[in-house]
Amino acid sequence: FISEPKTAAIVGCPFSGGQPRVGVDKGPIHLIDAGLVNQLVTLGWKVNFDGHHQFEDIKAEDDPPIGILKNPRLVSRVSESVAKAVTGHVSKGHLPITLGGDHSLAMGTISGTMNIHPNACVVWVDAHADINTAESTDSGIASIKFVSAQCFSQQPGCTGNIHGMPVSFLLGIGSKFSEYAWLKPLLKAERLVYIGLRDVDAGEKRILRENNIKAFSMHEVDKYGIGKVVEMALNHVNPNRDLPIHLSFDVDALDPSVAPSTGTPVRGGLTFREGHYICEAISETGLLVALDMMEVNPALADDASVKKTVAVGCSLVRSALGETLL
Ligand code: HAR
Ligand code: MN
Ligand code: MN
Ligand code: MN
Repeated sequence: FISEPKTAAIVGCPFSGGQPRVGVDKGPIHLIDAGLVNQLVTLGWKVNFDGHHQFEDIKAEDDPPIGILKNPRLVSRVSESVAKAVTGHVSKGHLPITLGGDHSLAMGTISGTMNIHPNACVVWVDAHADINTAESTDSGIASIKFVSAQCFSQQPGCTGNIHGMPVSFLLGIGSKFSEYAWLKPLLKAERLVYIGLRDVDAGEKRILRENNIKAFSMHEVDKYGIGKVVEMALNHVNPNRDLPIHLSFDVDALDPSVAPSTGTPVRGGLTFREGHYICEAISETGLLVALDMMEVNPALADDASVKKTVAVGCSLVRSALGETLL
């Protein structure tokens, strides 16, 4: 699906509106400053990068919540413009690498991929399922006062952050919002698979069950090993190994000891090698058409931790683009 000469297009997305913590908008800048473009050139790719995406600004007072959704118009317009960018790259046979930024951006990236490859499958690597709907995210909201600075995913009432919802929007489940009319439910539940889950809300567990969505949590990674898990994941979404693959990698899938600088770290995550193995195995299929590297937040944690997280983000991208150990 990728044309020769192999060309990657960096879609730098300095965006944080899908969640409450400042700093995740600086993730793409750090990944680029760490030398990602040259690293990919060294791997033999042509790399197009003409600066980070400039998003229109919608002032907070012009973007009050819709129901429970926070920053709903801003998130929608940003994702819509990301979708257009990704569609443009994919249509030329280029590989878009979207650097986040928060994971709400995946509404845009996956829509952008599926506009060109409607049969694409999605491998979502994350500690979280990001499949809340406007209904499921509101459990407990009536009883618990929301304090954004103290919003941790383990607390009920931490709700309405759209980075916890992109998958439900892509699947077309949950209530619809006119602001998101551009977003077509192109993704089918059977073309989606998760790896790395370990912090899934009760409402999300129900959604996964009811929609028969395949998910390999850290329990399955422990039980079968990452090699078998990736094989089973691909057997599910891509049985004949002939469909294009969109890999959406949330850096918090990795253990916090490996990737500490992220907004919602959850212990018990993928090791450094397990994360890279996923990228290497998907690269080996030759079917990768789009990649997201999300939720790197250089404002969280000390300098050494930031360096470590940015470096691992870069090396995961390299692995997905064909870097091998030998
Ligand atoms: N499940 C929680 C919510 O919906 C937290 C999920 C968001 N955290 C992420 N996404 N980093 O992967 O708010
Ligand atoms: Mn995520
Ligand atoms: Mn996550
Ligand atoms: Mn939650």
